[in-house]
Amino acid sequence: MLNSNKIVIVLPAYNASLTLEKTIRAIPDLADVVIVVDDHSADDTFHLASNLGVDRVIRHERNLGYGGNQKTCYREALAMDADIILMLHPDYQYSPQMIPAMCAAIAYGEYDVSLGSRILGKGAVKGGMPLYKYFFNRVLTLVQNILINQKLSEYHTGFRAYRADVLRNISFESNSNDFVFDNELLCQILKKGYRVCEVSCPTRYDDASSSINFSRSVVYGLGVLRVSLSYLLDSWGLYRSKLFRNP
Ligand SMILES: Nc1nc2c(ncn2[C@@H]2O[C@H](COP(=O)(O)OP(=O)(O)O)[C@@H](O)[C@H]2O)c(=O)[nH]1
Ligand SMILES: [Mg+2]
Repeated sequence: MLNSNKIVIVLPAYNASLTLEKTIRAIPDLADVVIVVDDHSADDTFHLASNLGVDRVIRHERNLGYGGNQKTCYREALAMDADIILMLHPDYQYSPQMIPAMCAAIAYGEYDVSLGSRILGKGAVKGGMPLYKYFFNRVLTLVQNILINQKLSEYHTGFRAYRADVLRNISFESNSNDFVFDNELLCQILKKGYRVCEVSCPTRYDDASSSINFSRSVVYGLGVLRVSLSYLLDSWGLYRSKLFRNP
């Protein structure tokens, strides 16, 4: 609880057995509920999560992908009447210690969405972010800021907190099941004019952290460009993208 807000932390997990325990143990005690969704991992993520005292552990019958995993996460969190829903990756890449700062921005009414940014500050490459990822992150962010007229330091972080009502008011169920889900959701949020803040967050890429490979990063990058162009054309009234229609 924070300022009477029920806080639900969701971890979309896939082959996360090496880092799951460390991540969960580092979650500060303001979390009311912790949910792990295992996207049909090949390792023992599910049993590990079940033995860690997590409040709810769900295993997909088949692998749905990162976006599909988040859909289950948010559906469950909303069904539990969360006030704030925070997504944390189970690969210990983002610091769970920053969760209170991110939730406070929402719990005390100033913002609707809070992003943990690896790019604000100078730690990303020092923390081990591969140089090509850093480069693409900066270029895609520049292009997106121009196309959708925003001023964010990055659109690609997987450390995010949402006021639950934001997720109730966006039709995220029809978004992609792949990595571009995150980008679609953030653009939908910006389109609706929600207040978004960024909190600087350390990042760690060590051997145990999962990492999307180069070819999947390229597919993701092209998806991001498609979403940004849809945003722009929708703003100009030239193309009615279903991404930006209400539920
Ligand atoms: N559900 C699901 N999640 C995945 C898959 N591949 C990666 N992930 C998760 O997506 C998140 C981001 O991927 P990651 O490889 O860490 O990307 P990076 O941090 O940008 O290098 C991690 O928490 C992974 O566990 C997948 O095929 N399915
Ligand atoms: Mg990662």
